[in-house]
Amino acid sequence: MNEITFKKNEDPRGVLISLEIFNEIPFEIKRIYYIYNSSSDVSRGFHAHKKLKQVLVAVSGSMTLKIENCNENKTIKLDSPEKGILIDSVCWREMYDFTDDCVLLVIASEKYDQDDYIHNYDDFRRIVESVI
Ligand code: T46
Repeated sequence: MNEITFKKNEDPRGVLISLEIFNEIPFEIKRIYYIYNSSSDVSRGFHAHKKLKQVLVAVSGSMTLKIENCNENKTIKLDSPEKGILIDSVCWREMYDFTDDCVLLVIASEKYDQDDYIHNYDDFRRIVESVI
């Protein structure tokens, strides 16, 4: 998991941040989606992906992201449109503590594919341990 700090184009009119393929986003972009209206008492995620890489940006509000892969276990608060979190393939993710105004933008390396999901935590651990 990498934190990416975006370059701000700031002037008296406000701030503009641009995300480009192979610059801020280190993969070919095949899909963009966003999550909003998640209340503070809901949790999302609870899966990993075999192939998919994603960059997550809280463009508004904040949420907490828990990430686990073969060598780290991290909990990070996404609370700024100026930073993104790169989640590599084979990372378990859990998301919670959404603020009412949270809009989570997700930039993805692949189109939506149900077969890419690893929903079972034990299966995820088995895959992680097989690549260590
Ligand atoms: C992830 C986090 C950040 C689609 O139809 N197309 C899509 O591109 C996606 C991502 C989902 N869906 C459908 C599948 C479900 O019926 O939307 C519904 C909610 O998806 P899901 O339960 O997977 O949402 P989250 O928030 O648990 O996880 C999603 C992504 O699946 C996941 O890859 O990293 O957002």
